[in-house]
Amino acid sequence: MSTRLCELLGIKYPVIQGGMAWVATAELAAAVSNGGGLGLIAAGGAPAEAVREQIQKCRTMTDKPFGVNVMLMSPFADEVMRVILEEKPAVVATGAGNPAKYILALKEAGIKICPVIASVAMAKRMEKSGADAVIAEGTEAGGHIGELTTMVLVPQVVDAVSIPVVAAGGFADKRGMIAAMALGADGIQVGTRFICSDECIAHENYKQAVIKAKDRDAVVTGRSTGAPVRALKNKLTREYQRLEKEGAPAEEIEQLGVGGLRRAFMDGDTETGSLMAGQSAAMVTKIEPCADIIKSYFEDTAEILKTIADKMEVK
Ligand code: TUI
Repeated sequence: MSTRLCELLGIKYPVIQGGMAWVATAELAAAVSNGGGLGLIAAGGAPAEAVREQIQKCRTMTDKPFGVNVMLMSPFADEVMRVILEEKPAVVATGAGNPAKYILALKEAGIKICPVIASVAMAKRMEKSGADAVIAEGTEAGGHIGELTTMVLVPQVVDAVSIPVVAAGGFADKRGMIAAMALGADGIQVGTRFICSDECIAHENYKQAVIKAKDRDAVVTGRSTGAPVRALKNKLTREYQRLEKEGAPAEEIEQLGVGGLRRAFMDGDTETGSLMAGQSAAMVTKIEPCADIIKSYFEDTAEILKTIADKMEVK
């Protein structure tokens, strides 16, 4: 399978790995790129020099294209972008904000730019600003999320822009991948399933929490403070929801989340850590190599396509 996204990014399979803070290290990015997808190092809230080290490390682990995901709410976003312009990874993806002010410089450096967007208006703005592709992320995704579901966001974005569209949020298997193609996407972004990969350095407890998750376990906190985040239900999310219900001051609520990602990913604290994950966590059943995960989205797809054709009586 090859789409214009594969051509644009120089990858074999139209799969971009999600830019998960703490989880998406050089190890994960290199493994995804070596498996034929596009691996991304997540800058998250890390200082610029730490991101430089990760880029340089990733280069020693793969000769395939890889990228960096820049979380625009980070206080280090400007410095991280400066380091990126020096190091020149093949691709930059952005999240949680508008990257317009960086786009020209990235293009001049020959770096492809793929912003994550959660609305049609933002997709149009990004195309106008010169983005090479957009990643349309639905509310099924983990971490910081928008309002719209993947199912309604993707086709509207496909209709609104002519650059490639990557569908994100909820894609845990090949059925989802085929559905994304039916919606007009040129590729998918996969986050949660890659947490449960051999190469992901997240704590084993965190991986097991994803595997144990059931359909309604990936809950949203922070709607009342304007920064909704999806994570697996635990003591932290319950406490968060209690404070939100009581109308506690935003600062008090936000204080709860401080260090939460680190506690989950590094310490394996599944009770007070922030176990960010998408709704598709319930569909992830095992830990396997990234290359096998990627292949699983594209193997034996003819069977599904035939079932669809039969149901629709397409000859
Ligand atoms: O960014 C993400 N997911 C993230 S970022 C993150 S770090 C964090 N930790 C705690 C609290 C908040 C963040 C964890 N997960 N996904 C991409 C994404 N981008 N989803 C939604 C958006 C988005 C939202 C608004 C993109 C653009 C946008 O534009 C607003 C504007 O500036 O007009």
